[in-house]
Amino acid sequence: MKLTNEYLLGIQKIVEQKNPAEPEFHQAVKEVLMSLQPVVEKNPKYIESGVIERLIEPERQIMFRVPWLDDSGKIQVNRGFRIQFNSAIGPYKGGLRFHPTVNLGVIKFLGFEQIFKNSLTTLPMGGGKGGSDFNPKGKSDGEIQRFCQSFMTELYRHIGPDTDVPAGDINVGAREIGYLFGQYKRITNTFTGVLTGKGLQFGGSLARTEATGYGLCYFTENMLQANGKSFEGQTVVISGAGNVAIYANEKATALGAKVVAMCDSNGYIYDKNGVDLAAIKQIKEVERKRITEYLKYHPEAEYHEGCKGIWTIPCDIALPCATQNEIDEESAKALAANGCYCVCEGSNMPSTPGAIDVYFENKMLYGPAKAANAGGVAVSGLEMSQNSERLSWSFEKVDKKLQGIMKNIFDNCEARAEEYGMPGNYMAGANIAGFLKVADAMIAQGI
Ligand code: NDP
Ligand code: 2IT
Repeated sequence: MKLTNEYLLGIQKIVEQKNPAEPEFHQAVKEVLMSLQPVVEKNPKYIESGVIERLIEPERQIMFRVPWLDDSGKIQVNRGFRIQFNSAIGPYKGGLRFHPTVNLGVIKFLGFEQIFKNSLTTLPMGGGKGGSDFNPKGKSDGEIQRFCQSFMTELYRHIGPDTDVPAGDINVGAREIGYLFGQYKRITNTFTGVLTGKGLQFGGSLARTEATGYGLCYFTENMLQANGKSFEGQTVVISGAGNVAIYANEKATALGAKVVAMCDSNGYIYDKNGVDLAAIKQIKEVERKRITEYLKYHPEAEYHEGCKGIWTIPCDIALPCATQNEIDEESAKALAANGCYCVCEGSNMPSTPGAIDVYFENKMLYGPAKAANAGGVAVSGLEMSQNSERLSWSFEKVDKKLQGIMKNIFDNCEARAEEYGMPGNYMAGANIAGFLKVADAMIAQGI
């Protein structure tokens, strides 16, 4: 796809000029603008109302100092971020990422995507994202706790259960959410649903841990079935070995697929007999070790240094679940050449624009992240509902709602793609469907 509409090209230019050195943000905006071309051509009100100019500018951007004491008594300083991007349809909602690669542009791309993703869930959530360039690798539990407390000591004044509700993302899981919640509660003397992904003892929702990975597979299964296929008997490659990847593996396997490879940032394992998920959970969730440890459980499996090679493994379906831009054009070509016919995204923006072109050129089924991985934030929305009514729902009830939400998202993407003359282009369908609800709400509320 190409961006040719003159008005939207002007918007892209503004984004690049006003936000230099934020390539990920430029990339995320461009993908949405490309999809919106037929929308603005058909409905000039989206131009006249200036709604797109407003959408690309975050409502509020917060950057702050996070000082903390390491175990040797030395002072460390990191940078914290919270981007409150858009509150047209609900309180800001989105995860926190702790990773050394985090910078303003990364958080802005994630926050921008979150607006449309949250809109697709049909739940009342605006878009936000935050995090820090803190690197949790090799840190003790005490250091993680002190960092989280310092981070929340600034963040607390900007968030609230009806204002902005953060959650997890890369390197922010149950442990970190627990420490963040504890500090918020202590500072504000309130017990509220200000974060999601909480422990089950203090307001967390059943099935939130599984939600992104399960939701990804529900979306994928809907997309496969709409095209006369299913997970049954298919060979699957999943990148990552974290929260999303683990539960994507669990559900894909339950739906009859064989997952043959997973990775972490050091390298990938290939187990032609099917990855032993219990071993992965033990290594990653319990011991927090590297994936190379898998060979201790299964010496017959292979370990390869580096992540890129994972996309050269022959498979039917690829589920990227690690990080942004993990599949480039070359990797997409390797997937296609080896017979992969479906890529569905668990991680946010895992495919470069060149990779996406390859998917379309090869008529592969392509499930875009903001639709396919929306199950995580959807169940976060359900956690907010449960917290508001001070009740907790059964696993089955939450999972059933998740299945319904993912089917609805797929149907909506399919319908909007068709309506705007791009049948089968679920990327365009997701961007258009996500946009329409937010844009109409913004127009209704005035500037
Ligand atoms: P985790 O921290 O649990 O796991 C991340 C996994 O990806 C780890 O295996 C990690 O390896 C790997 N990884 C991270 N960065 C890189 C990198 N630069 N190169 C190669 N591998 C990398 O995070 P999640 O599973 O929660 O998140 C994974 C993706 O899913 C992210 O893109 C996130 O934004 C997205 N997502 C998450 C949701 C959620 O609910 N958690 C919801 C929707 C999307 P290592 O341990 O070596 O760093
Ligand atoms: O990217 C995402 O959607 C998330 N990391 C989950 C956000 C949330 O609020 O649950």
